[in-house]
Amino acid sequence: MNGQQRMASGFPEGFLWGTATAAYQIEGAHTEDGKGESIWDRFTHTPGTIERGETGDVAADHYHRWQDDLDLMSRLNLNAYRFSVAWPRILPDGYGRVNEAGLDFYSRLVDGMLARGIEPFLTLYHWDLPQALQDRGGWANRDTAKAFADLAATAARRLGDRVSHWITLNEPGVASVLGHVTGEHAPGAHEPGLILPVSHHLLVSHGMATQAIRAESPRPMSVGITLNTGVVEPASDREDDVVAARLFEGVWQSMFLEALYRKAYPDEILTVLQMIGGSADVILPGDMELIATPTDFLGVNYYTRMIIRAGAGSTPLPEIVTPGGPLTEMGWEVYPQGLRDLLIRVSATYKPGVMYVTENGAAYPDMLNERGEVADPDRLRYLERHFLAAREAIQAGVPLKGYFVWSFMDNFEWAKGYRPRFGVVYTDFPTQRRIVKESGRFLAEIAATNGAALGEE
Ligand code: IFM
Repeated sequence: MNGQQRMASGFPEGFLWGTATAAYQIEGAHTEDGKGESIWDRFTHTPGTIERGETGDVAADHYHRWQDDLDLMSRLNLNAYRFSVAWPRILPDGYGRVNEAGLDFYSRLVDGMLARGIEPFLTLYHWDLPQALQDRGGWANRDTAKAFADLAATAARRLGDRVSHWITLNEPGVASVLGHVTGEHAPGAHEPGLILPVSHHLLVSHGMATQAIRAESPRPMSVGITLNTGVVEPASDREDDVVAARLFEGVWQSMFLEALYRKAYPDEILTVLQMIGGSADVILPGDMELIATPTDFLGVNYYTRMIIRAGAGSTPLPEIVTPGGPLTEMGWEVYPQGLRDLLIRVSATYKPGVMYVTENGAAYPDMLNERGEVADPDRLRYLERHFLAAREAIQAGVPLKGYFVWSFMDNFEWAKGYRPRFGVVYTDFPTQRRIVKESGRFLAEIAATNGAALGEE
């Protein structure tokens, strides 16, 4: 790439282009080398929880194929990779006893990235809580936050000499709501009263882990958190829809942003969470300062716009309306301008020093054709339009320093099993063969030119 391309691309020099994955969704090897049971191991083995009864027992077998996977990332010109560690692979009981074989795996993985010029972004929690901790109340129990600090310290001591970018939590809002209210995710609870204690303890755990990483790392680290963010709009200007959208947005994302950057939960959200059974007694003196421990960056995961209307019934939960526009296989609207608007709004409101798009991508029903190729023009166009939106945000002054496409390869999409394919690399699950999709070749070109290969909208 020449200097002119660097200037022309609209992305700053040194911009990171990567993909993102999560341990449970790709690793497999669910009982191997001393790994403990996670809530997702337990949940997927519970009949009726996952489409077609699928599990992450084998997933994309990345635990055994990681070297080939890193080689492929390198061939796609990617200079960063966001991955997560499986907590019970490192601490099988949740805290205390360390499984050295588990830590060794991540140590080799990190070395493999660095050897290929790929910057590791390590996520400590992408939802696979040790079952041993769930048995003691999971995130509703404050002790889980202390155990998480133990994981952070253990990982930082061993990997902090080589990993410079740490993400404490992935999408705490999803872990809270889908795991404890809708029951769609592990641990599968249906208790709205848990939103407050679970969300609060997740945030406390983030503060504790941030401090633990800094205390244990042998050199200065970049530490941040990844939030689920999207554009939330009311289905109509009727008062109940407007309130429903505001509450949804609050519980889904702004209570996290407000706590992290302004040391307080919005009053309205706190009141509603108490009305539905949460006790504010979980908020101890000093907690809000702990949660707001300064971080170095904010990661945003952006997929779609959510249109909300007031639900029916005596304790109505807000409902997501399916919009009419083009949808991905998840039923999510393709809404790229939302990424630009979100980046600009969050940057202006909370002023994080650095931002990353830590996930963005789309599921489509990909097919391997008779030539052994996967044409995925919809995903390619989805990515292109979102890259353009990110470029506009940068031009508007957003300190965006990197972009991670979800996902590197097709993997286990939680309650939906293996049907939704999010990868830019196709996983042929029966053989575990990887086939680069058309969108993967596109991403490789964007990464090689630092975005100069992008056209105009
Ligand atoms: O697969 C998930 C990921 O684990 C978290 N963010 C959204 C992705 C797509 O649903």
